[in-house]
Amino acid sequence: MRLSFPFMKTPFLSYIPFLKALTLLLVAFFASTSAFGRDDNIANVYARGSQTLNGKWRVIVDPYENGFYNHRLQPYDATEPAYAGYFLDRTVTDRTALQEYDFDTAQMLTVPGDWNSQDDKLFYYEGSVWYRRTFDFDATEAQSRQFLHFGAVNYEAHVYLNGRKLGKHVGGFTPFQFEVTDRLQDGQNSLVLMVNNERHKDAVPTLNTDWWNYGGITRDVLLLETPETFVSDFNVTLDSTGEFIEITTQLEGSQLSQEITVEIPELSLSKSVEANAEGYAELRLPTPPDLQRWSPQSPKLYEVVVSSESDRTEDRIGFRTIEVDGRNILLNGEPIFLRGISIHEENPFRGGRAFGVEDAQLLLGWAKELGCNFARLAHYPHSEHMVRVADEMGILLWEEIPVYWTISWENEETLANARSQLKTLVNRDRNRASVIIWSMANETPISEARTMFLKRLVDDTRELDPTRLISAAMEVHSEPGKGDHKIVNDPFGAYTDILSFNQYVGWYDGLPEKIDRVTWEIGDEKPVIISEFGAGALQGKRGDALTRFSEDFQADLYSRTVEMLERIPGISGTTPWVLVDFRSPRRPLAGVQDGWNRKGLIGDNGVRKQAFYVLQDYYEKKKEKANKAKSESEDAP
Ligand code: GCB
Repeated sequence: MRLSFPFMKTPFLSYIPFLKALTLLLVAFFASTSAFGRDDNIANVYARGSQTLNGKWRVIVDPYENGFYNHRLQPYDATEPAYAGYFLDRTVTDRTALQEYDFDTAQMLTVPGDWNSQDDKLFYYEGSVWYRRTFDFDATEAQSRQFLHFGAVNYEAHVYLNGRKLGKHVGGFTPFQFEVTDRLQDGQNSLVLMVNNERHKDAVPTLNTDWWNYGGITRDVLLLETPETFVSDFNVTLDSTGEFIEITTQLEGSQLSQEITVEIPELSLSKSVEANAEGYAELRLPTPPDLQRWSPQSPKLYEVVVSSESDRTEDRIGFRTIEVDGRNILLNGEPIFLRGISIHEENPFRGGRAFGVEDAQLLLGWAKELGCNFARLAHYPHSEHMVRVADEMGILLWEEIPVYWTISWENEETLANARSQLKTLVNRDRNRASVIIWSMANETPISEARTMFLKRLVDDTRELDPTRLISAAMEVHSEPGKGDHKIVNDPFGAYTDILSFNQYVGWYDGLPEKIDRVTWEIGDEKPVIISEFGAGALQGKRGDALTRFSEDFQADLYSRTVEMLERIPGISGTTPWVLVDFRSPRRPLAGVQDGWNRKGLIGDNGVRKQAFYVLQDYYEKKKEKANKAKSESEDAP
């Protein structure tokens, strides 16, 4: 038989643009990370009435993805073809029936929490795990609408409620939600997730990272409720002049033209406005003279209430300005030196991914003790609790997405994924005064495709949030034969507000004595942050200043580096690498690393190393100097 394709009469090449367009459309559709969930998350979930779904969940470890493809158990369903065949939550009652799994008798894991640190057998596991939890829902007591909220699931989640798929989410560190109003049953409900943490070349992050690939439902799971029409989003900021408080609000539901009222009771502020036909409203309030600005010294938060005729929600919000002026970063109009530290979201005492308020208090408490007014939340969005605790404690933040090392720069799906993670992060945290910097990427080798990719992220960020600063942890270069002269000239620096770079002179690049010799050439008149420097040290290991992995080596490197900082033109801060030792599969040296990156200033046992005190001392002096300069300028006539 001869097949004939009519279009074959046209030269194939002429179809290429059409095929490209089709591919892009398909990519855009499938890359949408929550294709079946909500596009934007409900703001401040913690102010909503909710039922926690944290706790013990039943799990089935499924390395061969049997649960997905076992069609014998779930007959093909034409209405949801893509989802046929998964581990249904059902109990076999007929003794003749064959079912080779049972959630009711399966092992349990705690949510939130990664699986790697809860079960030794899952320590290195990368694959699929099915989670199930049942919960009761009382329809007579409930408000009109219900939403499932997941703080984060690493990396891919397929979500099923009462046997029907709600959707899929991709990206391990950002929240996602599904409306379940019509899917809940009065009485018992069953929520099933297939979670997969395999790494992929085209994913964000990509295959290779210097941190542990913790899998699981790693942050809070909540069942939220709202009225039929409700305030789904709001943004409250001090404008760049500091003269106005600017507010935007968004309603969702069928009664969109409602009066919106915003109140800040402590300032006796209240103003109402009609939302437009799309439910959107904008307000501008003159800043009252008694407004106390948020700052690390005085992290003042105000209760802000946003209400409509049908709903009321609230948040605790701080007001401050952040801008750059030449080589300076200005907080509330005054130059600030960012005494920072980089942090991975791990709790060394419990082991594994950190997630709760106490974890945040532990990590940021250590940063405070070190004398920090700033922290870099590396290398992915940390939990919302970290950011809220930073707001309370007065720690400025740098937040970033896992665009790390060698992402697939030319892949449209990868770009869509990175853009989606960034957008979700900005939306989640744009009411947090602590957040001053959005970082686009970490140590990405220079190429045109890379720069274009990152430029797209910058454009998105400036549109989503024009009030904060943009940076990226860039790389440093030297000309051949001139290794002592360091040049920061990444073309991406043209698009950022701050020039930040990671440098490891003395550890990956020579020995610590080299630090005393290096000279710096940093392009453009912008503020400079050294976003990483450091050395590995096993807590308790002694040696001399040349013994690798000894505390003495690390302390010496810190002493020399903080002196060097003072020689860098425009230096506005630093976030040394890193607060606490963290797990990394790239660090196998037995007896020293044992699967840990040892660059922490605090060991995995919680004990501070010598270098902790070197940095603490430096920060104390920087603080004294800044206070002195401030009081002198205040005394000036
Ligand atoms: C880096 C990376 C960081 C690593 C660190 C190291 O430059 O940004 O993720 O953990 O170096 O310890 O090598």
